[in-house]
Amino acid sequence: MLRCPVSSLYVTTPIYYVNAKPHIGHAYTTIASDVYARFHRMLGYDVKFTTGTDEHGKKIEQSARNAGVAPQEFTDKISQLFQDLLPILNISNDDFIRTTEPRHKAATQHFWNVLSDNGYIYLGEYAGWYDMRNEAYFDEEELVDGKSPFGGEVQYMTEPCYFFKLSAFQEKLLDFYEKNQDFIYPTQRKNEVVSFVERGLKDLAVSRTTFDWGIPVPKDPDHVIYVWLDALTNYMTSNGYPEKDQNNDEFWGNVIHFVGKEIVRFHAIYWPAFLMAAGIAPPKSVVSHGWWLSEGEKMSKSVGNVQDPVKYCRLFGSDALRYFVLRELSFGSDGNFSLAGFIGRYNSMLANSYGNLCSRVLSFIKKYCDGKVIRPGNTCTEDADFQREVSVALEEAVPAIREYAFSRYLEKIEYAISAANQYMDRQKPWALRDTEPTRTQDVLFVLIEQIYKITKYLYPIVPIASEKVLRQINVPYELRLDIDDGFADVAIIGELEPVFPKIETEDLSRFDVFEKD
Ligand code: ME8
Repeated sequence: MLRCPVSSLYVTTPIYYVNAKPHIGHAYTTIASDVYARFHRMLGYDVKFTTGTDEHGKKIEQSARNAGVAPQEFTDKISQLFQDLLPILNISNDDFIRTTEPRHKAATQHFWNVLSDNGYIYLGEYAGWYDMRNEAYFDEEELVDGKSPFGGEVQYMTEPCYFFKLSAFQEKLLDFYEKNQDFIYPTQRKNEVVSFVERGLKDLAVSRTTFDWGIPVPKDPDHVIYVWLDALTNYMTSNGYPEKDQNNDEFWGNVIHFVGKEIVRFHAIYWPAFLMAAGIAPPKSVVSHGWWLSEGEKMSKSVGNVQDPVKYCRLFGSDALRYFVLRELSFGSDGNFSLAGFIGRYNSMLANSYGNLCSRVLSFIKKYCDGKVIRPGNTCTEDADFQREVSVALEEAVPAIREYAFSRYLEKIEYAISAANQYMDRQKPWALRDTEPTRTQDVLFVLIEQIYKITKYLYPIVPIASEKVLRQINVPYELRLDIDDGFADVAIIGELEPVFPKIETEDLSRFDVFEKD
């Protein structure tokens, strides 16, 4: 029994900057979060899943100016591209939050007032090297070859500024990390965060006066709120803050932030410190993944190798993209996105292994068993061995996904699929059908029952294909999404539909997958 008694889970993606259209990196975090959310819904969790766009800050103000339009018009347009991507990727989010929405402005200003009333915000003056691209100040000694540690160009600036007393949270954060060993995933990132905090924390500049495109500081509108304080608050806005008390909220009690490795520091240091200062519980976990390179290089418009998720979905379907990104990259590590790698994995696993298994079993039943097989009274040792092999693989898959090891999860399922193909090859129903019709139908029932189980486990990753297979084997809709449900005693095959047709690869160059505009 895998299903839990109802328990709540809140899954978030980062909210993405709207200075350029979404690429495969953004799609990746959103897909991983979606799979985690879908899997937990199947386990019976009450899941809330949000994503959105981060729309304020100097960088975006400047991108709008470069494009010759007002910031709101600019952000409306790019935010829409991120929203349009969600159905294309088949994402099951419950909310899409934009930081330019009135509900978010109200939440952020409320949060600011709480931090200020609690004595954690004071007015001072900031002087330092400002990295405009990453909207962060640095001291002279933090610069690397005259650039910010993020690699951005810097300029020396001074401005009156509100500060957040981050320095007051060093011990509290270290104590929190110690008591909440699961707070930062993976361990390597946790170690980096802990040693960063151990070196000491300086107060953080949380307002800006050098541009207007942001949420005004309450009672001092010459200042806008620092874009990261604004952006991080989205996770509470979407959860009904401030009307809803986050400390007494079942979703807030179990919130998991999925992020890329470069923004762990903001989520694992600033964010829990802001929340502690406001008397709100920090999130349960910050789960970070590695970076995609494209055809071996960092993705960049000038190189022309920005991988466009929309093109992959149009050419090969969202299931194929969802499968590839989660299978190819071991979560937490960096990986390489290449068309050849994509097609290789698609053909070997989705088409030749899973697609072929479904098609040969289903069409055999349709053709030679009148489209119907019945649960056998007895099974033999070989059947039991095969059934056990699949069960063990699927059982081992569950902890993998709970540890965010999506690739390992898929490896386990692939093992089960290959066990099914091997069982069919060993049993050879095509050779038995004339001489041993009962044994033939028993073998096919054993196979179809295991296909049913495997398909359910595949569902969070490839929902469209899984639905198609479950529809063909007549599983009622309401039973499709419950991981524990057993299979019927009679399997009736409906209309056959192809699942994952093979991609012919003679000429890879005809696939124009790069983003161009
Ligand atoms: O950082 N590989 O937004 P952002 C893998 N607005 N993932 C990638 C990636 C790549 N090459 N490129 C981007 C921001 N990502 C802030 C977040 S949250 C309160 C504010 C993914 O548009 C990854 O999840 O720069 C990364 O963390 C995120 O996009 C950064 O998106």
